Amino acid sequence: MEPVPIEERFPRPSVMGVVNVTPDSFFDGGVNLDPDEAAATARRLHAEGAAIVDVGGESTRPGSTGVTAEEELRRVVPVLERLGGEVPFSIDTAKAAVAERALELGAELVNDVTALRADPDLAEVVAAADAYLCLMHMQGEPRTMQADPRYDDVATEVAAFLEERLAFAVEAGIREDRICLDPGIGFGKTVAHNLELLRRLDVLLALGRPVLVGFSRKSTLGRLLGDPDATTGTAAASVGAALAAYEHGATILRVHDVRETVEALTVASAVRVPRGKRGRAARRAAVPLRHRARGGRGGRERPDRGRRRLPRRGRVRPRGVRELRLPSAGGARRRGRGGAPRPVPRRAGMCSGPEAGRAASGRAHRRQRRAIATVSAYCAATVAPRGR
Ligand code: HH2
Repeated sequence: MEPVPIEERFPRPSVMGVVNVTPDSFFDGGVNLDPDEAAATARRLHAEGAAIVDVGGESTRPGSTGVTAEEELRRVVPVLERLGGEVPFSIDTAKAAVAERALELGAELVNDVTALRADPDLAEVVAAADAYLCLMHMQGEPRTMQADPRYDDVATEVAAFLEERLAFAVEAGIREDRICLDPGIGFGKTVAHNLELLRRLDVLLALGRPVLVGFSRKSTLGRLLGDPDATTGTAAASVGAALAAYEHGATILRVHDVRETVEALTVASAVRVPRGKRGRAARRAAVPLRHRARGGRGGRERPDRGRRRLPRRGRVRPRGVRELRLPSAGGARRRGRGGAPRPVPRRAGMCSGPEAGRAASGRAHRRQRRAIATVSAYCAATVAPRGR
């Protein structure tokens, strides 16, 4: 039977659970090395509401050097053989040989973090199987990608890359309606880059394809929580990131903590259901994600279909760091804390009249300088080369 378009197979929001059959994955390395354990994890994630489980046999953590196709096959095939027909799964690989075997064993989607750049035969394998495909952005390669990632404008550069890879995939015979796109959180990006990509996900959505986001457990989350050396983030922070991605338009959320994410998304998507005639249909369709994943009555909210045109450079908003709101000296002079106009309070020894204004302005400027110093220190910390 011909597969339906990817937006019908994975209505927004859908959850992709992660099972790494590796000794060295950044979060769950070594946990699922036994095929029975790995298959049990996959079954659990599916039962918790994952629409699909992404099985990987090679870590792409910063600094990793990769494994051979033989080793990858040795790791994943026994797991996939145990899942056949029971749990929907995707294969996280950049290798044609691994993808081909996984597709024979029932994989629905090929998740290629290199966006068809690593193996010249992969596009043909995906096209021949009429499989779903995720094209992800990565700057550099895992071994060195976090050394010093730089962009003039991260959102437009990532979108331009994905637009080019999408055209390449379609040219190679893969149907466009089988493809989703991924900004590649943590793949050659600083904390500020990762945040800006989520904030400006609309630039990627303008390509007209569903967007997958994998922020789960990545070090950016731990760093945002105050540990500049973090290599992972907490479950709660991962759920927060998944919700933020969903609110910014993501369709598929790739996560390690499926139950928590599904519960949070179920509530967030119920809140978003609009009122009115269309709202009634949408509310009827808004069954819990957990039931949907088991093939229950499914919502068919269509992803935002936009024009495939990138915004002109001139219209691009400034980069994340510059978007941080700093206290404005003028604003502080004019307003009290609550925003309402407030006279400058008089204290003993304080000047009044125009001097009072100048004193308030001086305080506001000092506050602004302190805020700038804090932001600069934060930025310096976030370009550290470790983690994703
Ligand atoms: N992240 C990882 C692996 N594959 N695929 C997509 N499409 N998007 C992602 O963000 C993504 C991905 C890294 O996470 P994980 O698989 O848990 O770690 P490792 O590569 O160390 O096995």
